[in-house]
Amino acid sequence: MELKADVGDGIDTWKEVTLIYNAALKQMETKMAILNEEFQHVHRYNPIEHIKARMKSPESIVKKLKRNGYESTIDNMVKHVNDIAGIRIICSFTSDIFTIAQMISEQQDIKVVAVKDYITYPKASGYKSYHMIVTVPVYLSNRTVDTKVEVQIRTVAMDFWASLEHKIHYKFEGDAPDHIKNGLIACARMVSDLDARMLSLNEEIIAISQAGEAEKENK
Ligand code: 0O2
Repeated sequence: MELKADVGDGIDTWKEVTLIYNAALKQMETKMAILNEEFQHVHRYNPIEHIKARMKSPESIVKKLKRNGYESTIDNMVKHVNDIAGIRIICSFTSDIFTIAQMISEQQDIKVVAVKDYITYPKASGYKSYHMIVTVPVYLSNRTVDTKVEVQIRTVAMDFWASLEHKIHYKFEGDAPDHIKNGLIACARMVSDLDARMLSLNEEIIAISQAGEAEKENK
């Protein structure tokens, strides 16, 4: 891998990139853990099932820069690659996705740079996920660097589907046979149906428990 050093938003070397984006990921993970605990305290349930955080590999960064016609420089990485740091938040129900997105956008030090709502508008392939590009401040000894993090929020079922689709996409280099593409579209419909049914069941359970609690209070 060849990375030319030039000045990119005060981030000058690959070592600095690693340090700063790793710090941004840690910040986001901590923020999410705190929000989840607070949500548990107030609403008595966790909207977040689990979180995966990853740094994009240098090879994938260079590939992405090349694909988009940019030279492999630190400056170009910082400016044009939005997912050097990525966090994936997996939740149980579709409604949790929007709750989590709202909680993130209400954090005072987080700036939402872009949103792609593939939940309301799924891709033709069947892909569903809520994507946000945010910046989070990383406080160094002598400066603060607002650092981009890609946040993907999806349900367990959507994540299961996306993992298999991703594997198939790579296996066939983006050109899977039609019967496989159609199979995936059919599975995506089942995933949407499953998510809708699970949400409706959960809402029913909540309503029953709330009615039970109200009855107890009235006795
Ligand atoms: P990889 O190899 O997974 O990292 P941007 O990142 O904003 O410059 P893009 O593609 O316009 O580029 O953004 P988008 O649509 O928000 O997609 C960002 C990431 O979401 C992708 O990163 C994938 O990880 C994931 N993604 C998007 N579409 C699909 C899809 O149809 N199927 C699956 N399985 N994942 C998807 P990369 O860098 O494209 O790929």
